[in-house]
Amino acid sequence: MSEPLSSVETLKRESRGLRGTLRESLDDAVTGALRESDAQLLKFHGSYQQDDRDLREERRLQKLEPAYSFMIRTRLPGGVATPAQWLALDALATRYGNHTLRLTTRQAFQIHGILKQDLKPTIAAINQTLIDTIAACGDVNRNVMVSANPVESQAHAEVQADAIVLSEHLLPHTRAYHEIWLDEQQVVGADESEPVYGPTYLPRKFKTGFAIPPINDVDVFSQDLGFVAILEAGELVGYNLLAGGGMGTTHGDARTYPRLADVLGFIRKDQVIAAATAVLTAQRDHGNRSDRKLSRLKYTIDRLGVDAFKHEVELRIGEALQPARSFRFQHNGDRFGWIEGIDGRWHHTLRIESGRLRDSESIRGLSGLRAIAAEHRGDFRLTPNQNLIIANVAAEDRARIDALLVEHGLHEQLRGATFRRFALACVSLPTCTLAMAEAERYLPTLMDRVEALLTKHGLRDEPILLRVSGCPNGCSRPYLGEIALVGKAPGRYNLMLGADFEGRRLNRLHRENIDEVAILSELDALFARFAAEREGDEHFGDFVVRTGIVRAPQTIAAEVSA
Ligand code: SRM
Ligand code: SF4
Repeated sequence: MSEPLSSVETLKRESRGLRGTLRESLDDAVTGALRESDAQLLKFHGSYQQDDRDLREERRLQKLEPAYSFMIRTRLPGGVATPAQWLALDALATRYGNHTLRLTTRQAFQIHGILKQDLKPTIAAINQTLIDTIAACGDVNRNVMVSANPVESQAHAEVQADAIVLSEHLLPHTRAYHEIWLDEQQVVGADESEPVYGPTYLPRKFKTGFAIPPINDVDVFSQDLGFVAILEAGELVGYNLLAGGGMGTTHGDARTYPRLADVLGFIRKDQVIAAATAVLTAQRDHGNRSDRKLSRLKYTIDRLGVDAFKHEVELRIGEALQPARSFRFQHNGDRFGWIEGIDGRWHHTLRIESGRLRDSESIRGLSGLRAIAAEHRGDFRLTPNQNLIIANVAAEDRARIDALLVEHGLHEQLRGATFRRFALACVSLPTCTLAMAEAERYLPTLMDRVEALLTKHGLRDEPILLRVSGCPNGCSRPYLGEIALVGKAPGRYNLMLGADFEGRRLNRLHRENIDEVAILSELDALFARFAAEREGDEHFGDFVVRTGIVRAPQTIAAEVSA
């Protein structure tokens, strides 16, 4: 590519294995911030520099620097954590963070509000729990997602194991993390070359997810790299390999768009590492390193063409992909309440609104989970929908967990209209530096108002996917919402409609840059039509497409041939 490289490319190349001047920046007591270049590099270590946007203007007027703090994100393949790990993260969020724990849409933990001087002790303490934050952010493979289904079958355990092996395989090799945060001594002359990534890592972030049909909770078509488990007679035989999904867009830049992954073919179970490495290195070598807006794998595939990209992947694997096997998804949500696993152990999926655990008057989420973790003998699983599974519970322990849930008000989260349990909102204000409108903080009010409309039209029990993002980056995967709000400016959103209920069809822009009054008035009219004109059990997203309210969006053709 002849265009000049983006500045981030130079930064990566000159960073001495992602070390930069992070140590000096951390030691500088004059400011609560890092040097700009170090703030970029920090992402590769699993943390983002932020400032409290609610206070920004006031501090500017007082001629104070912004109220800087840091968000830390864990790497947690498949979202599995032990009770001891839970307790440790909770303690850190309470000691150093803003007294909340955030479960993310990629099955990880985030702790917000950490001051610069506390960054190192917090990362070191997380590491002591045998969780790390390496590559949780940055131009590398991010947290690997796995269908959060409780271990109902041997196949679930096998897929989780494959994801962990892959996550480890795709970790950067530099020892920068260990030196900066864990005080490991630098070994002079040690070989720190990056066999998978090379010296400038990837052109952009790279995301991987494993889905186990019939549940598409990981929204596998939104991942750069997707694996759809193929089971025959209950045995995991391999995976369909998907590539090129992504959500992020930029308002007003038509070159950017959300895209669903293509199904490239079928691979045997023993080819996971080879296939992942092939897709990742093809992106490494062919991705756009000049314009970061166009550097995700989805654009590389569209530039090269799907067939050419597939050929490239096959060359790198060293053999042709087999034809994709048939599979079918039923939905991309979670299943709430208790479910019995094949081994007689129980799994309880809890609704956690926006994935935020805090102690409020009505719901003492943080304390409740702390009490459960103190007694729980199984594990926890963070779901891709920001919810939580209390997993592997013995039958005799169920009653005690139920009692703790009630005692802390956590059972309350399933109250109200059905759509509430599927709703997703990204973090947005006040911590997200890129937010244009509220998301997480707006969701409770929005849901109350939408519930009133649904009730008015007799649709209270309708499972409708509502997703809200504070900007077009799409961290709540809004382009896969049957109804989605994508932030444009304070109090103003693009209203998107028409995704399906399985994560196989993108929605479309319905109304641009409208305020709440207009949003609710649109929804009121649409719900009235839906109640009157729907066919059978038709989902809302399918209804708006069938009736031409929105133009039929892209559907995954290759998905179901069963
Ligand atoms: Fe995201 C950037 C939060 C999942 C697409 N995302 C951010 C940052 C770090 C803002 C920033 O760069 O300064 C946000 C931090 C907010 C905060 O205060 O915590 C942020 N993203 C999140 C989380 C916490 C949202 C949530 O509510 O759970 C999710 C953390 C996942 C994790 O554990 O790793 C999160 N982000 C996603 C997803 C969904 C997914 O991956 O399944 C997407 C869409 C999928 C995709 O990547 O295409 C997503 N985030 C983005 C983008 C747009 C990328 C693009 O291709 O254009 C950005 C901005 C960027 O990279 O430039 C972004
Ligand atoms: Fe921030 Fe935008 Fe992501 Fe929301 S969608 S967390 S506002 S980057």
